[in-house]
Amino acid sequence: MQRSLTMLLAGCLLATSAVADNVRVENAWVRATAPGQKVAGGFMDLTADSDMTLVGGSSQVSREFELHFMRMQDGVMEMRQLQAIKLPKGKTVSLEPGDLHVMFIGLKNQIKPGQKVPLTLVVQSADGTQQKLAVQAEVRSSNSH
Ligand SMILES: [Cu+2]
Repeated sequence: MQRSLTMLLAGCLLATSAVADNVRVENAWVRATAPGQKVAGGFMDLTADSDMTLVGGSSQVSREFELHFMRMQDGVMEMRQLQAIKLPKGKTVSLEPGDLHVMFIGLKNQIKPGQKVPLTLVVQSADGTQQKLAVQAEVRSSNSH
């Protein structure tokens, strides 16, 4: 409770008076890559304080940044690009392995444990207003995919 209040206050300070909607980003992480690997998945928990939509983003570590969805379809893992991810008011939407995630495509360098990956998310309010969220994702090594 104490923590969410602090987050809320921080959000208010960062936002200009014209922007009332906020998205809390927690547990952001990026999977460490093997040498030569050109893509990496990113994961995080997003909680919006009003109905909003994640519409895209970017990162300096890769040429492209996409929103993806993964699921088992007839025994085959299927990955699809999404144009947007809905962030319903007050509901935490988890981007996690094997489900929704962001994807860094065309990595410029290997992503190693201990590094931080800066990324920018673009979120849209119900009235169409867009804002950018700066996120620092920690790098974790994980063998499970
Ligand atoms: Cu993907």
